[in-house]
Amino acid sequence: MAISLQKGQKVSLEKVAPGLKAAFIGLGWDVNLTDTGEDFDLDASAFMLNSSEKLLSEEHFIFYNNLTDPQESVKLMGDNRTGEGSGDDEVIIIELRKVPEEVMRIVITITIHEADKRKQNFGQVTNAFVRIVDVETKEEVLRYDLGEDYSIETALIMAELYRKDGQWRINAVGEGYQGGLQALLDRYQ
Ligand SMILES: [Ca+2]
Ligand SMILES: [Ca+2]
Repeated sequence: MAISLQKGQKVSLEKVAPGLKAAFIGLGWDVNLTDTGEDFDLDASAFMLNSSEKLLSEEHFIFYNNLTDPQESVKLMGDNRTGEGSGDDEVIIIELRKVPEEVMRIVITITIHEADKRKQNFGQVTNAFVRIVDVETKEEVLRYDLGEDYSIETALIMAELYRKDGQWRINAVGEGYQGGLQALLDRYQ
């Protein structure tokens, strides 16, 4: 049975999934019916950060125009444009043992494509979640369902994987920001 995380909760992946080699990170959301008249496209991204919480290089910013890093340790598996359906809408796969040693933290985010132009925000998004599945056993090991306390934000940090004492841990962050993907990029560059 998967462990359900609360906002801000941190757990060791080694404890909940001993021997985990590859993590399938499923991200899902649904869009409230709105009459913005535009498509509503959310995008998952991953930022691979060094010990100063900056991107190791621009090639370690994984998004729809850069689907993997040079070591192919973090991979974004395609771009969903609508969020329709209840399962995973976008997926990131992390091969934990391939992640370069300098990468201390991997930040998993969801942002709204062209949010300002389309006048969209996370107040129009429901049922957002992030879950981790062990690629080998196909078992769901963790899940974090976000509450609906977001309104004007256009970027969400869903979770962070980070190294501590030689182990990977996860933090269910659940923090919203304005400024979309660019604001996150400015923060980590
Ligand atoms: Ca998308
Ligand atoms: Ca969905």
